[in-house]
Amino acid sequence: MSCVFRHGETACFCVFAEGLLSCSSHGRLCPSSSSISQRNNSSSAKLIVDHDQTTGVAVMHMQSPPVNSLSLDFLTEICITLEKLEMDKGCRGLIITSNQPKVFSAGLDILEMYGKSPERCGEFWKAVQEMWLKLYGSNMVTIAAINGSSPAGGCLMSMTCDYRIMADNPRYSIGLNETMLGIVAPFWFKETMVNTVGHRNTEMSLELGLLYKPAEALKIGLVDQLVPEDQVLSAATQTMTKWLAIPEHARQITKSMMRKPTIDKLCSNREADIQNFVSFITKESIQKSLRMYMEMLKQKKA
Ligand code: CO8
Repeated sequence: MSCVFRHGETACFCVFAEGLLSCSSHGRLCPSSSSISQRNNSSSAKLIVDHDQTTGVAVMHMQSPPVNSLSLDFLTEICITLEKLEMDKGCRGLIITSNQPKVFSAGLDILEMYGKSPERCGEFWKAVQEMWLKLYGSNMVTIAAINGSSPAGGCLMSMTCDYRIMADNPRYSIGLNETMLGIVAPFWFKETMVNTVGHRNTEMSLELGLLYKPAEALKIGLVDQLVPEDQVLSAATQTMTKWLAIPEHARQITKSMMRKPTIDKLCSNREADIQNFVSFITKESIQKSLRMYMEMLKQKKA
């Protein structure tokens, strides 16, 4: 597992050992038990982190081909990176973006939910929870620079951020489309959306599995700003400057006040939520739905 950290002009390559996911139960983190060692090979890196020490802003570029789908490995890598940034006092803001063309993230890796053992499904779901807890509970200012489509888990990831800027390209879409796969968005996906776009919009979105074009997403408040595609990152950087000018302690406490009830709810139900997921996803009827959805994706491509 590896990621590339770039500090200012100097790039350094770090590899983290496994073992984070048992460490913390939510975003504000206990010290990491993972070890860090130096490595000069970045060829398998799925994440590039550009950390500008002068501004205190890190940009996390996802580059897990072809579509940044969130596999167990990728989720673990993201969690380890988030933990490292969260603990770094020199990092106050995080921008999340994609290095893959046309896609921010295709959401959870469907192959992690198809034909896998209950144990493996449980491990996967724990990693999904962990990523959400780390992002939703982050003390950093977080901005999603959505430079491509962002369905399901990709939309969830965006919604955990404090602010969302999307490329104004009608070929892209964003939303929680779980029902289209024959699956049900868990309560904390639902609550993240309610906290973002309100109850009525969430109800419609989730029941119909809606994927919104950027202009529609802006209209319901699923994203905060649209900009031309080549300006997504620069707009995120500009917005970050404004957010970082707010007195930090007051902003952090306010964020926590807004999000804590939802975070606490998952924290006190983690094991039950894992069990729910495992028993749901391993059902024969759900496995069939996932298989049909994957076939549909392939046909669409053909
Ligand atoms: N997982 C795994 N593989 C994927 C995924 C995915 N989520 N999305 C796409 N792929 C694969 C495709 O099958 C294809 O594979 P191959 O090259 O072998 O044929 C490859 O990635 C490229 O895909 P496309 O050709 O479709 O790429 P495009 O650039 O044309 O389109 C999109 C990109 C728009 C992202 C498109 O791929 C897409 O719509 N993907 C599906 C997105 C989706 O529906 N994700 C839902 C995942 S489920 C989830 O996140 C929440 C689940 C909550 C579970 C709760 C249970 C209780």
